[in-house]
Amino acid sequence: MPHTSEHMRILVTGANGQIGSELVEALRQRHGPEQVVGLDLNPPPTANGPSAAAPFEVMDVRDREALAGVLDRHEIGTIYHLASLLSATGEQHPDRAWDVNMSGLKNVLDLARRRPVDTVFWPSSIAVFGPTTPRDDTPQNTVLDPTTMYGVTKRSGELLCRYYHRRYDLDVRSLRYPGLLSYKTAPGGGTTDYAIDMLTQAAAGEDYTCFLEPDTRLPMMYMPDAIQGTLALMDADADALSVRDSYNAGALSFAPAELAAAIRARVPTFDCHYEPDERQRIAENWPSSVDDTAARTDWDWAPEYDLDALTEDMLHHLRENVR
Ligand code: NAD
Ligand code: AKB
Repeated sequence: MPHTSEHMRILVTGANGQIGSELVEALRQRHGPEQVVGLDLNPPPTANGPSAAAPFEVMDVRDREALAGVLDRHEIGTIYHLASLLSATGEQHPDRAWDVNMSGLKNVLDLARRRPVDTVFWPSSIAVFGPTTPRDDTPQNTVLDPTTMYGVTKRSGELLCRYYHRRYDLDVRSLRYPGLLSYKTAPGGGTTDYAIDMLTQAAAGEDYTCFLEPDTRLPMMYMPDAIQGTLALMDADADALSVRDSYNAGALSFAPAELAAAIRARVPTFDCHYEPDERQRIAENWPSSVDDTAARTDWDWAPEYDLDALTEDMLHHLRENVR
């Protein structure tokens, strides 16, 4: 177990994002709202209930001095550093992607090792893989040749995390998330976002035009599994963790046509058309599935949702959102 002292608080950067919004909620349920500090470029959407008065910092993770102030002021002991630009946005703004993704991480790691921060979580991505990586059942240790600026920052970040662990004994933990599906907060500029868009259109009774080819199979995961997996990795005994760059974590693997078929089984009128754009080039250089034996062995990674369960649950909740 990470050994953060009882009174030390948790910081989540990128707290308003697709993952951050749900991770903050899960952590506040576990530890109490006042123990979890959110941080993002913008204020959070208006919160109700116990989270309404919970601590939140509006700032840029590239501002090292301001970040140092946040760590001191709130007595932060654990950091979940999620703030980042994703793959599609990163290809539109490669300089900004490098700056936000790398300066943000370097700031977090440097400040964490000098202050009483016990543990840092930082997510990597399947974007670290590339065209010469084996596409099916991609091994934990294999060729890493990312083609996007996003993937370059994720692989560089993995190496930086491992370096800080070896050199400074900083307890940094990381998962290579696949495409994440969720219905609470809209996704933020990724290539795998087509799957959420398709389900959202279907729930609204609309057809969908997909920006990937029908047979482009990618690894995916439902958000409840991603949150549970993240917390399980952070709960694990440090000595059990054999991977200090980033763990492969598989769950589902499907192509747009397979998701469309799962939707059509529940919404017979739904139709999907295909007009691939520049995101096709990104997706076709990523794996179709990953080998996550190390995660399953080291910290009992065990996702629950398959394609049918995910489709059913997503459509149910998205229809509620439409009403
Ligand atoms: P998102 O785009 O939904 O959210 C990112 C948040 O970071 C946004 O709220 C944004 O305002 C904030 N942010 C951006 N730049 C910032 C800055 N300079 N300072 C402070 N905040 C800033 O992203 P997400 O999907 O929640 O992803 C979170 C993390 O997980 C990222 O590191 C991403 O690479 C990783 N990841 C996500 C997925 C996925 O499918 N969602 C898959 C693999 C990895
Ligand atoms: C993206 O598509 O950029 C993300 C990811 C897989 O990292 N969802």
